[in-house]
Amino acid sequence: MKKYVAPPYRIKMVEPIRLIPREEREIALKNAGYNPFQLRSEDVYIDLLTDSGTGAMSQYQWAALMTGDESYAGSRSFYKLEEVVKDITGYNYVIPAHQGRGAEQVALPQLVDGKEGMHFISNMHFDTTRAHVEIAGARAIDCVIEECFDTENFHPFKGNFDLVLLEKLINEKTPEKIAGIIMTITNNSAGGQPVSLENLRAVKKIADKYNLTTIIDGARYAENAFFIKEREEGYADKSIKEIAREQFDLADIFLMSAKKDGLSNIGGLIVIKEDEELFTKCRTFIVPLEGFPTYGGLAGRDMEALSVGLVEALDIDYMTHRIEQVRYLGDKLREAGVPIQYPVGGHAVFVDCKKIAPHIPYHQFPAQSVCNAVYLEAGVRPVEIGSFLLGRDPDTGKNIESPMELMRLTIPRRTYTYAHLDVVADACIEVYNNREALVGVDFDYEPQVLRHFTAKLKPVK
Ligand code: P61
Repeated sequence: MKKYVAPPYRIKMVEPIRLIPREEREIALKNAGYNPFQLRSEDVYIDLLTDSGTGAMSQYQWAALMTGDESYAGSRSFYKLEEVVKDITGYNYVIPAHQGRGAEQVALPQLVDGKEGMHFISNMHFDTTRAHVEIAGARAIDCVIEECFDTENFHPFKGNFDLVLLEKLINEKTPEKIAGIIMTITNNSAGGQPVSLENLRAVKKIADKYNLTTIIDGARYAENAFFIKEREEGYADKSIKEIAREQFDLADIFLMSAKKDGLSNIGGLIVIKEDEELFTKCRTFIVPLEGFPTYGGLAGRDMEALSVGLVEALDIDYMTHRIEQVRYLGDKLREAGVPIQYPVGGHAVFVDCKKIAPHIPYHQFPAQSVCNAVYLEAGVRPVEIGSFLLGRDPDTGKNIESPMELMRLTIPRRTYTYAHLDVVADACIEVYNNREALVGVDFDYEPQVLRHFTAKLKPVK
């Protein structure tokens, strides 16, 4: 039987976009210091910088906005959100935050607890998580499976932990010096790659053996659950919600940037299974850092939209289309010979720029150069996930060489059509066909923390 996979929605409101002429794009990119983060969005035609807070809300979310209770304390909208989050996670304690990093800045220092020489181990820390680990005085260690770095070959769960390495690291650093194990689902930095339940279970077993806390960094936990449904034996007939619950059962804490699988433009969550003491500490520190514990930096209306979005993201029709759309772009690029992280992950297509521009060394940021070329080609704004984003070693100050140099084409949820993705594919293919002409970039200005957001670059002569 033929499968029909058109979007499970139709468009009721439009936001005009336009492609400015090539000469104007050249000026815009130069003024932006060859850093797409510094472009004005009006100079961008198709914006694939991020899927974070950039999606379209449903009519039900917009309607819910109008019912927001803006009380400073005890907002009705908070209690609604709390109920939804408890129902999805099965956890006891819910604290809202303004976004993912707001949740991180409150929760991670509590786990470090002022101790010296602490570490977090993750399959892969995303950059804000790494930054907050370091700000809390700890160090972030990644321990993903080797297969993740081989972009060409299929592996169903490229986000998995390397279990042997995990246990080795715990013993090497000693369990007392591990502040927690962070399960990033899906694994953003490696391509939105999923982690299997089998792997999460094994991580939990190791954590229990050494009495360690497990934390889910679950910005895209529902996308992860979808891949488990699709690829892991025994889960085909389970709902995304049921699988998500199995994921949550394996952790003690859930930190969420709700701007992704919360289908909202803003929002974050700290959710704690049963540790009342940790909850009390987080509730204490949320006040000076984010806001009163029943709003945590969100307006009442934001909490309303999030309560609805969290439920919509678990819908199978929504999620099937979401993943299909990302795959569609990936397939087009692969067919044209453009090297990508394969299989395609949940939220983006990651193009392997080490293969496209082997003539550009890591400290001249090959993927950044490809991103800039794609912008010049068709006004498409991708983002670099490579050595530019990774930054410097906090101890030595040296540029860290990223194991992968990736250009991320991040697909906002329910926002672009297949026709937009065709333009993106054509632009990338054109840049790929002219790849010898690409040149590296170097710093004009480099900020101290999360440098890729505000750095200014210049092409290397
Ligand atoms: C993204 F260019 N992600 O992927 P916040 N955990 C995880 C994330 O993916 C994440 C956060 C925590 C973004 C936004 C972003 O250099 C960048 O709500 C797995 O963004 O605070 C965010 O959540 C933090 C884009 C972040 C970047 C940093 O596009």
